Amino acid sequence: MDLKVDAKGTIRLINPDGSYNETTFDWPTPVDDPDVCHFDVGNLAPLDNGEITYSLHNDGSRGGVITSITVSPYTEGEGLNPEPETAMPPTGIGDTDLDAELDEQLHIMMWNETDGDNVYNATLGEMILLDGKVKDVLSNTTATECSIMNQLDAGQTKYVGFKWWVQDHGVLSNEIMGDWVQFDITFNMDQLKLTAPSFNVTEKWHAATVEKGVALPIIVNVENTGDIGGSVAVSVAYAGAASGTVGPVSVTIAGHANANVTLSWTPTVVGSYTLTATAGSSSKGPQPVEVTPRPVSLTSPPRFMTPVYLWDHRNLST
Ligand SMILES: [Ca+2]
Ligand SMILES: [Ca+2]
Ligand SMILES: [Ca+2]
Ligand SMILES: [Ca+2]
Repeated sequence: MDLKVDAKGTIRLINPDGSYNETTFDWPTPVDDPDVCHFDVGNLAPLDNGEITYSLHNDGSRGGVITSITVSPYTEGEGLNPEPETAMPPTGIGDTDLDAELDEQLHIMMWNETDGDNVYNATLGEMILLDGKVKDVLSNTTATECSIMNQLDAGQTKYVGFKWWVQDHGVLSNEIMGDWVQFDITFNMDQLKLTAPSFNVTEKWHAATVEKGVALPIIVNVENTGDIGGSVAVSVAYAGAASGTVGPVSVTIAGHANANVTLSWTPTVVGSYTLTATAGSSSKGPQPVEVTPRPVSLTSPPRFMTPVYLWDHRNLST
């Protein structure tokens, strides 16, 4: 499967006076690992925030399904520990242990982005995959799986939205100075499972009687219940006073589609018959049919014999 993921977005670093510095980025698909995106933030301050749109592109020739998004165990570090962090007011006893605090103050949100605006829209059915502080929604020992089930046809692109922000905890936020958090996001695509062609046949035609010597259309409906199109041989067998088979005719039907197939049978013997339609290995029937004598129309007036009398004129003349 050829899933390529790129990421573009914005980072906003908030200044003490409330203004902010905004940086945009548009990272192409990583060459070495085209479905893994690395998330890495550090040196953040309260209210810093950012957003990322992950574009998921099926670069293969077969349909796929984004089945899950795997977030690796996160790693964290204290990074720099300047004096405001290690001697936080009001106690003067600061953050000096090895357990960084950014994971407790960094909020992340990820959702199935359907309209591409990178705004979570509940009314569009966009589904939240992660929402909470890193420490609460991810683990630093095991991976986190988000189920998504998003069909991605060959050549198609879909999106996953992502936002992050540092919550404001006032003066205690000094404890995140220099701290960093990292994790990898892996997008998992499986090949779309397609079922092979499978045919059902249904008698569409039904006539109680037909006439001897007259061609009879036999119409059957053949349905392909598989995902993939295919061809199938359709035939009708008849049993009765005379027996035989008409067809087969080959018909090609797309996946999840049906078609009417017409065959023609000319009964030659008067009697009662049953017809059985078959498409591939599926059959439907028997369907009874009565063959009646064909009426004979008279093409000339009836001829009547005229008696002929022979007279012996000799007798009459005596
Ligand atoms: Ca630190
Ligand atoms: Ca921590
Ligand atoms: Ca949206
Ligand atoms: Ca810290």
